[in-house]
Amino acid sequence: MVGSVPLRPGAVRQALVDRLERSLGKSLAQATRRDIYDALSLAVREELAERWIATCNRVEKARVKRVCYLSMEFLLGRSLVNALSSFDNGLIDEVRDTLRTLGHELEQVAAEEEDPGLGNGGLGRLAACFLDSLATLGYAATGYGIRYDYGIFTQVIDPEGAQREVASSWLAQHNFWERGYGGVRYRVRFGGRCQSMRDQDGRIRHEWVETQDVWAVGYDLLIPGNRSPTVNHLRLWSGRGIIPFRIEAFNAGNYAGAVSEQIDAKNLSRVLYPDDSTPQGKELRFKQQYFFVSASLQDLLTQHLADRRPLKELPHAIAIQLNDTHPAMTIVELMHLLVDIHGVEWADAWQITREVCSYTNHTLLPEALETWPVSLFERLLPRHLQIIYQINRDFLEEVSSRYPQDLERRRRMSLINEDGDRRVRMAYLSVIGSHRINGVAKLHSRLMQETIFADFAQMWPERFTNVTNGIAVRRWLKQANPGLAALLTEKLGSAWENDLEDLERLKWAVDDVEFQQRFRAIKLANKQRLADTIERLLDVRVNPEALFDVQVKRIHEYKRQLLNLLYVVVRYLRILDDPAANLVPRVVIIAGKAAPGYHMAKSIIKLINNVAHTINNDARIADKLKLCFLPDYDVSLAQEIMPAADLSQQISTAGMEASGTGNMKLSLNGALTIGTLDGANIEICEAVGRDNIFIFGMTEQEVVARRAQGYSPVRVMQANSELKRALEKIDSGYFTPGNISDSRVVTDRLLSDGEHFMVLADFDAYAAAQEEVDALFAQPQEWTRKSVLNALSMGPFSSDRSITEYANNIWSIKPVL
Ligand code: 26V
Repeated sequence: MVGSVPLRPGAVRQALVDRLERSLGKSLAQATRRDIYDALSLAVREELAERWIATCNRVEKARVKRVCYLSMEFLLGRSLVNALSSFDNGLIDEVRDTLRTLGHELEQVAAEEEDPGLGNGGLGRLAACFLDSLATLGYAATGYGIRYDYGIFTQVIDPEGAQREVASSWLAQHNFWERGYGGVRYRVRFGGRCQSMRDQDGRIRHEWVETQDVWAVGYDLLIPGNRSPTVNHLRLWSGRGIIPFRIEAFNAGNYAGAVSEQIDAKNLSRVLYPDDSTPQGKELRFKQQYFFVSASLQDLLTQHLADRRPLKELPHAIAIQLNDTHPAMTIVELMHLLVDIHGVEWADAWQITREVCSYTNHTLLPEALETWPVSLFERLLPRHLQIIYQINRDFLEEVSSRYPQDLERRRRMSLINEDGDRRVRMAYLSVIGSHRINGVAKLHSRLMQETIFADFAQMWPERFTNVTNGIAVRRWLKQANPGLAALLTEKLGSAWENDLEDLERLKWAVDDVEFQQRFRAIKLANKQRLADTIERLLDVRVNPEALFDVQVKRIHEYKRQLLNLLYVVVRYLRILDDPAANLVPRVVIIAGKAAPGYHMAKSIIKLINNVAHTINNDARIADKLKLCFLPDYDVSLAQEIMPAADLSQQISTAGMEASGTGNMKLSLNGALTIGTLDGANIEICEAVGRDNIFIFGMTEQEVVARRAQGYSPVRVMQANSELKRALEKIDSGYFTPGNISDSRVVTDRLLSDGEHFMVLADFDAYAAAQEEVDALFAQPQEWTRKSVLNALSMGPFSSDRSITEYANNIWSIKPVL
């Protein structure tokens, strides 16, 4: 058979026709947009596969240490443009031109791809940015996760303004970006019981027997590095029954029973759990965690042994990163595999485990800290419970010898919470089993050591560290904002793509009038595109010259979308008071999903939509104010919003947002930040300078002090007549004439004594900062100067910098290149 035409410069059209005809059986004349997408994807995938094989060979030969990033979530976004733009031969331009001659735009062809939403928010997107950086920097790295059939739900807004969740399968159409043919599979066991016996040497051996087993089948997604020969992979596990079909049951007329085992197994990877306000106690999620951890560890041990390396060398071959506590069972499963299956001594196994593993914490919110009932372990992972008890005994002995007679400390630090139903504390397990524990921004890492892990940080201060989050420059600038990317490359060459600090060299341009004009024109074109999207989605026309004020993130009380909304209502009432006043016109854009079980978050969405409906249909307001809630926020929509924003709202209650990464994406695209001193905002402020950011509100320490005093929102409201009027307007049902209680649940919460997120407490400061925003926006040249400065100062927030820190300080790995 003749080989296929490779996708190389000069041969794009032939390569396309070749895939269309020979793989899809279509002529160019018959080809739909979807066919073009399919053909192009096939051709691109072949290029990646070649580079992937070469990478595997290099890694094997060089015997470099590999990092395994274990995460329940990866929010990759679409693959086609990401892959095309990673080639350093200018191929993407020829593809764009060729598609045009065929009557197609690349962006529209690319939009044929379902955005695989295999994550909830920041934690999942961070994992994707990290995979991008690992490949770009030439590190040998494998991501491990779950191949959910259904990722995060599709958010639909019903006519009343409420969120409805619709199941969304990213696999409805054939997915060319994954390879999985059952070649890689491992047995994962559940249930059963433990028995112990002595072997010939008189050692006690533990056996786990009479288990119910499933297959974990691996599917690989290729992860290209930008302008790099490295292509890594993300291995996602899917559940399959060991006996897919019971013919005896079928023959006896029991049709459901014939396939029940297969269905149970497939359910393991059926659906992503939405980040819930009360995550505890979901048995299926517990099983998902063990399922993907066990398969991943079996996979990496199999490879290690296939390389003929002894197990005691594991810490030189592999680094495992735990993305939050979701894969915390890694620590127990690795002990189980080393001790029970491979016969390693307990003490040696423990040393190996701790040297291999490290753990990233992503939240201090107490309700998000995972614990699992001991009873669940007893029933589903009895051997693992024994191992946890043994780890805990050894650990508490260490505590006792360090702090004799301190029984209270032992109780506090135990892996088992003995209050109420006994539960295993997964965060403590992660800390005890790791050689490094990091937070995701300086403030968060400090608070982590002072609060939830204080006892542990006191015992092992050297294990705690910070790695501030970062973002993949490729997706968030090169692909999302091609206009700005082209301008930067024209001035600097393309080195910034893989070295964001290089943007510093352009700092002279902040005062250059011609550069400012071009920067502003690019922003305006991006805003025009988003305005078109807004009209398509909401049937609302917005003025692209207005200030685009953006808050996009999961809906949560701590992120304080309500602070934003209150100020929108204040502005609305001001315009009604004085329709002739000369105000800066604004388009306030909010997007984000609420956890289906988080009722307050859903009420917030509904109220936003109802306020939006009122304002946007009030002829007196015209272009002065628009409020737009964009449904179904995902990576693809984010790529449209980021480049079009003027203002970035990062207004969480200080101390509560671990880092934030949207703050970095927006600033990189030239938005100015209005924000609290929280998470990475603090470091962004240091990078751009205090004069180029709108900082307001209580510090973390002031939040703590105010709470201790006893916070009374009613008193705050009484002191500000505009705030009072806005709250009364909402409370009166003005925005929700059909149902007054839709508004009341929200106002009641805001005014409830000691309201935990202290929304009203920051209102005055917030409104004052917003007034400064207006004043600056009225001076376009000054605004643009600061906007340029923001974009050019984002060097430290590249995920390449984060990954370099992990590589040097936590994993001790070197690039393969
Ligand atoms: C919790 C749960 C509970 C059970 C159901 C599924 C689920 C999924 C996720 C979570 C916790 C998510 C924590 C998280 O996303 N943290 C965010 O991490 C970002 C990356 O470090 C950081 O920028 C954000 O500030 C932080 O909120």
